[in-house]
Parts: sequence; structure tokens; C-alpha cells
Amino acid sequence: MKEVSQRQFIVFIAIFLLWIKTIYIGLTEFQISLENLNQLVILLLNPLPILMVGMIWVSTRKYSKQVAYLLLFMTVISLILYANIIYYRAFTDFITLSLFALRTHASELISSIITIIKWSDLTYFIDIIVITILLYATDNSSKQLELKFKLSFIQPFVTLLILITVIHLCLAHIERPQLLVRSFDRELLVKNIGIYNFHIYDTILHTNARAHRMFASEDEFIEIKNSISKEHKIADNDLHGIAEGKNIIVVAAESLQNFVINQTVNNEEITPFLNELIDESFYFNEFYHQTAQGKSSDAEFIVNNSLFPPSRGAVFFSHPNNEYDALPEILNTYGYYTSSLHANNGSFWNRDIMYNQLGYQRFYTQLDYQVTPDNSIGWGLKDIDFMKQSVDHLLEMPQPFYANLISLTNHFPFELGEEDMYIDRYDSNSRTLNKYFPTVRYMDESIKILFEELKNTKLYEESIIIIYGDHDGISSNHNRAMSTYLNKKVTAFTELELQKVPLIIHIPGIEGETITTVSGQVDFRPTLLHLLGIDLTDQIIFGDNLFSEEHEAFVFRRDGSFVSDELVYTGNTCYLKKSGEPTDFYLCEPYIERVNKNLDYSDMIIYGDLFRFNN
Ligand code: GP9
Ligand code: MN
Repeated sequence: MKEVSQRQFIVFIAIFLLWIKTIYIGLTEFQISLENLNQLVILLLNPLPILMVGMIWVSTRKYSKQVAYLLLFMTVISLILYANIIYYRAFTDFITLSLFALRTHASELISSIITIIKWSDLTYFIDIIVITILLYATDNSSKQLELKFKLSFIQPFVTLLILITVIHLCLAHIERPQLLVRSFDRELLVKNIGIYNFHIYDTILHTNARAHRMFASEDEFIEIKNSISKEHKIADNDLHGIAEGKNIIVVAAESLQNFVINQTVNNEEITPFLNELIDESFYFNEFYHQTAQGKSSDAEFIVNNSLFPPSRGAVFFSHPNNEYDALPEILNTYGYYTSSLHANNGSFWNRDIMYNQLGYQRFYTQLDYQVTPDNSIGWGLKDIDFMKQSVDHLLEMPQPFYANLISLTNHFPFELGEEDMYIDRYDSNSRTLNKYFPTVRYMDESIKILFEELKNTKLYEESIIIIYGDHDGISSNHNRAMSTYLNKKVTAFTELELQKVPLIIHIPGIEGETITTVSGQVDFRPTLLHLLGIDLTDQIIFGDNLFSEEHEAFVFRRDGSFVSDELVYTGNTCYLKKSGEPTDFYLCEPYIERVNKNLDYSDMIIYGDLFRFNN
């Protein structure tokens, strides 16, 4: 029995070394920062489950094979770590399976690999050498060929494993609620679930997408195409092609809801600049966001594809390898230089990967901005600084360009320094709503500064500027405070009304008007293309040109709710739009069927990767 306990000891040491190594690499190479005790415990716990599974696996192999399996396990774990180290050094990001499918970054990586690898990296493999020596220094005679570790040895480990996993998941949940569906930043994900669990999670996501794709056929594509393509008539109005050849500057306004427009808090205007801008722009005041769990990324997905995001997860994460026929791609073929600008991690919402597939030629991330503690708050660079620095980037772009500016300051928990408080907080039982108004006001100021900076250059005259709210900022958890502010009861009907976000299209020199047609983010793309004079025929889209007289006043959302000229349907109740009073369900029924069919179609396109059949 001596060999068995010796062997147990060596396996234990091996796992211990891998554990220490993982933590060390996390803190140094992956730059994981610890802000509280909870995060430290998470860091210590998260590598353990996989390593313990490895330990149990090795220990239950035949005695004679254990040495080989142990070394194999150590090598695989070490290579996973090292591959991520190299990738992280090059791109400040972690490896995902979709990278292999897309073969992105491969050439950049190969060309720079010599400069990335260091001799000192060999120390990351020392543990394997130590264990090899230990194994060969101990008695490995095959006298007890079939002897495995006793079950009594394994059992406590399984119990411990389960315990650690549960504690880890609870702590990670406290740290980041809904971690796997929200907060989709790989940095955060790895920080909270650990590098090994991250790879398991990524593999599940990836294979799931692959499996769906395998069973989809071209017939489905043709069926959907025939069913949803309508004749997108070129509206006979002077707006067709009015922005042809101009730059397109889009501002995705973080968490900007429509209820703040032209409103006051403590007797002060919340969005003084936007209120003025609306008078000289096309302002759509019945425009709904259509995002689901993917929030900001869903909004980007919708406006660029005119498709619906899936109801679960974030399409930016679940389907970054799909074929799309996205707006940046289309604009590329018309000679536009396409880019997205966002002063956050490139990996947040998987943008750095998904953008390749959408066709953006350039992604300006936080690395392209001067970000200092002085000009940052909450999620990062303050919007005013972001706008100013973005104009510098815009000035360097080849024209015409399509530039997508994503703001950040007006993000939950709506943090703002005293120096940036242009208005006072609201006073209600919701700290979130109270803080929301000053950050919206700050964002309004930043957009004003964007316009001023553009006007200091030729860019203003040469561009059209579009501003849209990406999704709601105040969830239904704050209904009580919201009803105090709105001075009316917040019912399911009101909740849906609150999902309106502004869409403002500013074309210098054109007066514009307020357009009250019911609409949604899927309409963004056809509407913009109409202004650019680009043909919509054959595009497989769910939206419609809002400037066309034939546009049907009808919008539906990812949860199946819809709004028409007369009816509103949400939470299984049919309402009259004018009064907000519930009405006979059967009035809504035909629409419900249509909505569900279309949402299914959109899902089929994404899950089946059907655009690969589009030629
Ligand atoms: C992050 C930003 C916010 O980069 O776009 O994303 P959200 O939490 O709003 O989806
Ligand atoms: Mn957002």
C-alpha cells in the first residue's frame, strides 16, 4: 500500500502546483484585479473544480497508467494556460472557439509571436518537470497492477468538489448577477468563473450553435425570404438619396429612454440640447427599442441587421460566426469607411469578434483613447471626453465614413462626479432613478459638445448625425418611483410605453419634423439606406423605411408585445392604444400570430445561419 499513498501524495502535489500556477498567471499575465474579499475567494476557488476532477480522473485510472495520465493532464492544462497567455499578450483577450472558426487575428498573431514569447515562460512548465522527477524517484513497480485508489479516498473529494462549486457559484452570482447571460465581458467572465470553466462554457455555446446550424437547410431560407420580403418601394419623396455621399455619424445613446425628452426634473430641463436639436431634425417619438438580454449589443445587432436578437443570451456571443448581410458590409461595398468607436474593452459583448462578421473595417476601443482616472467615471471614459477624442478620430478617417459612436456614462449605476452634475438628483425611493436624470443631462451635454466640435470642422456639413437610445435604463423594479415622477400609475401598458427610445436623424440644412408613426429599431437600417439612396430590394429584413408612405404603423418586440395604431398588446392583455384601457383579446389575436411567426423566422435565420444560403 505504500506506493498508493505515495502516488496519492504526488497527484495531490501536482494539483496543488497547477492551482498555484493558475492563480499566479491570473494575477500577473491576465491582470485580474481584486477589489474585495469576495473576489479573492472567487479567484482562489474557481480553478479547483476542474483540477479536482482531473485528480479524481487520474486517481481512478489503472495504477500502471496513472503516471501517463497525470502528465497528460498537467500538459493539457499548462498548454491551455500558455496559449491564453500568448493570446492575451497580443490582444488583451482570451481564446474562444469562434476564433478558430473565423481564423481572425491568426496572421497578426503569427507575425508577432516571436516578440511575444519569452525565455522566462519556460518557468510555466516547471511543475511538470518537478512532478516527472518525483514520479520517477518513487517506487513505480507494477506489483499491484490493478490497484486503484480506494473509493473511501475519492468520496471526500467528490463532496468537497461539489461544495466548492456551490460556494463558487454563489459568490460569483453575488459579484455578478446573471453572469452567464449578462455582463458579457470575457474579462469579467474569466474573473468570475475562472479560465477553465470559461473554456467549458465557450465550448458548450459554440457546439450548440454548430448543431443548430447543421440541421438547417436552404429551403428554410427560401421560405422565409418569400414570406417576409415585401416590395420596399422607393418612397416618392425628396428624401430619397438626400444624404448620398455624406458621412454617417451614429450615436448609440446608452440607456436613453424617450420619457426624458422635453421633460423637466426639479423644474430643470433634462435634455436641453436634444430638445433644441429635435426642432431641426427628424424626430421619431413612437420608436421602440427591441432588445433582449444582449442589451447594448442587441441594439447594435438590430440596427445593423434589421433582424431580431434571440430571446435568450446575446447573439454577439452565441452566433459570432454566422454569415450576416450587415449594414457596415453593405456600406463597404458603396465605398464607405466603416468603424465603431467605444471607449471600453474590445472584448465587451464580444464586439472585437462580432464586428469582423458585421463588416466594420476598424474598431476604436479604449486603447485608442486617452483614459485617465481624471477623465473617467463608472464604466470608463466620460462621455464628454469620449466625444471630443472621437472627433479627432473622425477627422482622420477616409470619407465618406459610417462611424458608430457608443456612449457609456449614462449606464447603470449612473455614477457621476459633482463637477458634471448639471442638474440635481431627483428625490424618490429609487436611488437609481434619482441618479439617472443627472447622467442623462450629462450625456445631453456631451452630444452638444459633439455637435460643437463637428461644427468647428467641415465634418458637420459633410455628415448626417443619427442618435438613438439603445434600451431602457430604468427597469420595472423602479415602477413606484417612476409613477411618482410620471404622476400616474405604472401599469403593464405604461411599462411598454416606457420602452420607447428616441430616434433623431439630423441632416444639416434640412428642417425635419416630428414623426409619430409607430416604429422600432429594426426600421433604422432601411430608413437610413433610403436617405443614402441605396436600394433595399432583396434585403431580408424585418424593418421598413419610415419615410415611406407605405410604412405600416406596427412594431413588435422580442417578448411578443406589439403596438399598432390602435392596439397595444403586452403581458397577455390587449389594450386600446388611445385610452390604455384593456379591450377584447380577440382584437389582438391575428397580430399575435403574425408577431410570433416573424420572431420564429428571425430565430431560424440566426440559429440556422441561413444567410450562408443568400447569394
Ligand atoms: C458596454 C456598454 C454597456 O461596452 O455598451 O452595455 P450594456 O450593459 O448596456 O448592455
Ligand atoms: Mn446599453
